[in-house]
Amino acid sequence: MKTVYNQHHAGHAATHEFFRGRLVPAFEIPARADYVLKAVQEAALGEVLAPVDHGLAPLERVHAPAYLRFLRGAYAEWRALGGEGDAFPAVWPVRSLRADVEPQSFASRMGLYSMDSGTPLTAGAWEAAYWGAQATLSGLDLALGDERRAYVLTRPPGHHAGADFFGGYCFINNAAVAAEAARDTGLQRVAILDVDYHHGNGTQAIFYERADVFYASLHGDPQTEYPFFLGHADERGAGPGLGFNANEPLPAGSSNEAWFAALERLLGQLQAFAPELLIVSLGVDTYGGDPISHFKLDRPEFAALGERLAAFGAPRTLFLQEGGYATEAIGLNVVAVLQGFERGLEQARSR
Ligand code: SP5
Ligand code: ZN
Repeated sequence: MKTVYNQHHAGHAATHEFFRGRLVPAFEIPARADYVLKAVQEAALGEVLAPVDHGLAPLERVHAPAYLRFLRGAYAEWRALGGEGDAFPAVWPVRSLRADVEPQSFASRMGLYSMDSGTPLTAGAWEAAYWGAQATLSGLDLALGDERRAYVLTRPPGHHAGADFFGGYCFINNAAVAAEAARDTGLQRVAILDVDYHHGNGTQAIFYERADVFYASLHGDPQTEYPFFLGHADERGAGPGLGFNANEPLPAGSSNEAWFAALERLLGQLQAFAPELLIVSLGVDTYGGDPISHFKLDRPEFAALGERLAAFGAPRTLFLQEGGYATEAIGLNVVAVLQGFERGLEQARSR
């Protein structure tokens, strides 16, 4: 399997994030991608390619132009105000406040276009997120071509970012950009399977009323786990999209047996949907050693996940890197999934 590597990720280097009112060392750091690249190369998974620039248009198919404009210029605005280091939002337009008027002040627009204070807006955030989306589109080209599969090694992650907000370490929703671009090439049915520990609230919201992109996620129960305000089992889509969204929230601490049982329930629904492309939001923060998450997967389970996804038999599969914060382990965990997938493909071929 080929990898598209976003080499611009390193410019997005937060030192701290807010947690319980204090600044703690950031979890979503450049070393994450360094470890994955090393593991991909040591495992000889396949060629590692640089992204091809597809421009802004495919990002504008998913994100509000005003949001993208803000994001591109936000760090410069912050510096011009005398801001030093990373920028954080501090005020949000909740329920009875108006979100339909874009205020002038920088602080208010930071809040308008974000969902939490745990996502540092760094000097390199826009470049990293822009090239992450380009890497995603380049991976999609491979998956839609003769390769039929690809892995996009990128950060920041994407699945919490909504049409007009950042959060959960995410700025551009790569899975949504890929799904939309795939639809634009003429594919009729695209499935997104999100196996990150956290519910992908951004991806779900973007496709909630659509029947052409099925979003399925298994994740820590939002009653206790981030992103808290979306990801419940009763969210099944709306309007024409009713029945094309599926959530399997599991209590923190759930067993691997429970996790794989939930995976089977989702794959059953996706099988009936018969997607022409399967996009996997591949977070490996489901790992037992993850510092911010509470599932228990380990290397054998990651390999089994990869094999199971190969057996699923989608005509084309695109793996996108999302979370995973046990920095030194995430490379091996990701490679276990991808090698499991390759092994599964070979087994299917020899049958
Ligand atoms: C893409 C992704 O995985 N985003 C996750 C965002 C989680 N943000 C909340 C992090 C809370 C950190 N908790 C620290 C616990 C330290 N013991
Ligand atoms: Zn996550």
